[in-house]
Amino acid sequence: MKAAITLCQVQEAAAGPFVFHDPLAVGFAKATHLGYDAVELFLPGPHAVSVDDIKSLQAEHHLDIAAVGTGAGMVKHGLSLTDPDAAKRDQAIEFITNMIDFGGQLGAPAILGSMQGKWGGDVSRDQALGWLADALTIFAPLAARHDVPFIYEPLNRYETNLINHLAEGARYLATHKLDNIVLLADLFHMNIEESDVAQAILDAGKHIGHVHYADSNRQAMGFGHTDPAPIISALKKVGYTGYLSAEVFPFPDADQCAAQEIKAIKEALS
Ligand code: LER
Ligand code: MN
Repeated sequence: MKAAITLCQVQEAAAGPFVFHDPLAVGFAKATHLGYDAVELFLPGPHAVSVDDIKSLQAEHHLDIAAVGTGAGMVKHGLSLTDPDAAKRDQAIEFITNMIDFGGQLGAPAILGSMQGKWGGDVSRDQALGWLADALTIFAPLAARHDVPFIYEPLNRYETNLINHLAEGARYLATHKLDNIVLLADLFHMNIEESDVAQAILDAGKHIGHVHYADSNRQAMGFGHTDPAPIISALKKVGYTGYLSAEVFPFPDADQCAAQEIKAIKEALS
């Protein structure tokens, strides 16, 4: 497994669970200095920074891009794949399609988190899950063209009412025959929803393609009450070799958070 840290450039997400909000060059330099293998990018959109600019930062700082988030589509533009308005759903698909192409050129998969939206009002649960499956059916082959998967993230109940558990996510992928879609195991969401986080990882097995490595309070691992040992053991058992990515609140400040998280990751993997 490898270590990644989040770099956020989205003003509307300044209070979100992302570690460095500095200019990208500063975030890249800090990530390398601390010993991370990669950065996970949370950008305002697919055209906010050029692929070439990211590639030169990567070359200078010897970092991979672990993944690119799509949440700006929701927090900046209010777009979701399950919006009752068909035009808004189309815009959401276009935004994510462009993020897949942006990330893909960097060898990085895109993540669907908050842009999955919610069901309610005029939109039934079945309708919303149907629209979500339609969108994932579009995204999977687009990602495959770049030789990367597309990452779907079950979220806790306060952020979505679509899919809150890894097992539900795995069943949903199987039911809709969604190949090249992997699940994101965000330990913060799982701490709220799963009765046993390690067992949920064992059960989801090969479907897990990315991990947001957060403690119970969404701070760096070690600052809350999660016991990482059974979780790491479960990830090893299922053969997970991807990233443990620091999508956590920058408390008590970004530098101390980043230092604690890499220390926790190195200890867990030693
Ligand atoms: C995104 O990765 C995530 O975990 C969400 O909680 C953001 O809304
Ligand atoms: Mn997450």
